[in-house]
Amino acid sequence: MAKQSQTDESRKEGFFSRLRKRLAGKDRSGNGLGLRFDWLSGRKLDAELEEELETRLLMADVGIAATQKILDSLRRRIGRNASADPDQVTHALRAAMTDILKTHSVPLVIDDRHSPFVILMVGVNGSGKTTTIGKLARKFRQDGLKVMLAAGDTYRAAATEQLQAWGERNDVPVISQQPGADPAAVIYDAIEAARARDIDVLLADTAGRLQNQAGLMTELGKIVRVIGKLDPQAPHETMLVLDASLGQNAVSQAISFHEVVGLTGITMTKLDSGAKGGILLALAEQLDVPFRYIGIGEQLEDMNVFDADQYVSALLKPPGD
Ligand SMILES: Nc1nc2c(ncn2[C@@H]2O[C@H](COP(=O)(O)OP(=O)(O)O)[C@@H](O)[C@H]2O)c(=O)[nH]1
Ligand SMILES: [Mg+2]
Repeated sequence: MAKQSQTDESRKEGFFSRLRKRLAGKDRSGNGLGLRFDWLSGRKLDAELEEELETRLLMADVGIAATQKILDSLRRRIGRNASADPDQVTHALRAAMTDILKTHSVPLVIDDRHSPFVILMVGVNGSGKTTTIGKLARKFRQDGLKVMLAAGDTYRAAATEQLQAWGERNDVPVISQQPGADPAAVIYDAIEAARARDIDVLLADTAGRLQNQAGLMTELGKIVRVIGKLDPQAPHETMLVLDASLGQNAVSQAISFHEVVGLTGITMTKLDSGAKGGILLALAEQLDVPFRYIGIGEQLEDMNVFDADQYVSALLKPPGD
């Protein structure tokens, strides 16, 4: 047991140090991209520094509300015009950011009173839903759970094939129908099949939806209603998969999806591909939905449970520190 948790710890360390490197990648070595605060050295927390800090936070996708909150907290902790040493400022920044993220750091727990525990994956096209399902299928299997996938993206023929490939790789069954089938029916059938086979977790894929496509959003509402007939508490998790590299657009997407389906969790993908990690702070200020996982690449090991402390460290520490 001790050995296992040690392995988990070092795996987690490795993940967050890779996150740090990818957030501050080669192409964004300086100005305001990837939150690096080594330029604070020996400066006073005066109006000029505040303004500079504000610009950097906004450029890093932190958003106006969270940026104001961070600056307020900094003034409170350090005092305006006080000569702050850089360690003190970094420390105060870390505390302010962690405060914002902490309440959103709630890992997904598969409650075994539900069988299957149904996870409905939603999000716009290309956000990483199907890839995240593949990664989660593998993770849950490693945790000793019986997993099944439902091919609820019936719009694109390739989508079912993509899910089937993940199913084969992880040796988990995939329930699908012909292209064009009613996604609510596919997921309904999958829940019945999962019950018959004593499955612990059912991961249901859906087609990519733009939040301004009213019809598609209504359909998502229908999926939730239909599966609610089999189990009024299902879906037990409605997880939005968000592409972090979209910047502030990610926030408006999240708000729209939340209005339609009532999100219970968010997974942020693509923190490796040009994303400025501040977007999680912006989201945390706008939406009371926990962050479950974060993704930093296409490989299975490129996903980890969100952890506020580790995340803030990755934002604040320059790579190699
Ligand atoms: N760089 C990077 N690519 C990702 C990540 N997650 C998914 N992708 C890629 O994004 C593309 C779209 O993913 P997909 O799962 O098909 O999105 P879906 O349309 O929401 O199902 C694929 O090429 C994935 O490999 C990530 O965390 N980082
Ligand atoms: Mg997909």
